[in-house]
Amino acid sequence: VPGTEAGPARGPEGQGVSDAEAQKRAAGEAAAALVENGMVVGLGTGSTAVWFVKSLAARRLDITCVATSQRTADLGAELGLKIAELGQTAEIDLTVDGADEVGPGLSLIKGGGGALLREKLVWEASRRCVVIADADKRVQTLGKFPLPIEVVAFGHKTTMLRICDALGECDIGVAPRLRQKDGQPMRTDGGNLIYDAACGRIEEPAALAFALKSVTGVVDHGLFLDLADQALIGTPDGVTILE
Ligand code: ABF
Repeated sequence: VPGTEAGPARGPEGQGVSDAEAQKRAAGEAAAALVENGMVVGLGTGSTAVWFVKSLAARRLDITCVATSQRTADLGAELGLKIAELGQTAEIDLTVDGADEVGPGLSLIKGGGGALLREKLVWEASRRCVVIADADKRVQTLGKFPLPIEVVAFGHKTTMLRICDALGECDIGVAPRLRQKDGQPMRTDGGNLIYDAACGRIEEPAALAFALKSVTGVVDHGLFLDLADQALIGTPDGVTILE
């Protein structure tokens, strides 16, 4: 990864990358350097992933891409990348995507951008997954960022009540809030709804993940556990690699 062999990457004008956007750009560009001709590449969603997609497209490689959201697919196509549907390509060699929190063991909270289901489907179909983020995304314990939980629209209010029971079983006593957009319930690319649970601290992510997936009506959640192989974190001193 450029700039890490001989120490930190440098931002524009050779300066350290101090602000979040510059850190996102540095991480995205470092990840784009990992891609080789002939690869099938998963394209993430969010502002950090936009830096990755733009840097990757500029390399004009002979690759095929699978997007984790319609907006990423649109951006990739606009930039000249070949976009294929998930399942219509050979195995995905590498997926690069952002995150809302990067915790111990590369445990992640994702879904702030509303794309968690397609993201998780693409990640689980990938040989290798690299998460890119700015330094502020790193946390000692997951949970400060509200956990996105994707649910089917039918009977979602009763599903939310069952989610409350599942959260309670994990000693998390909060009621999730229905995500709104322009005054209406936000719909995901798949037509589902998202509830955000401000857990505060998630002491047992695996237990919570299991409890949530056991709730009828829950499609998936933003806990990405044992899925990231590496993280590229933009910092004031350049891009740090976490394995
Ligand atoms: C996406 O990246 C989402 O899962 C996550 O919410 C988002 C992070 O957004 P950003 O890169 O804009 O901070 O994959």
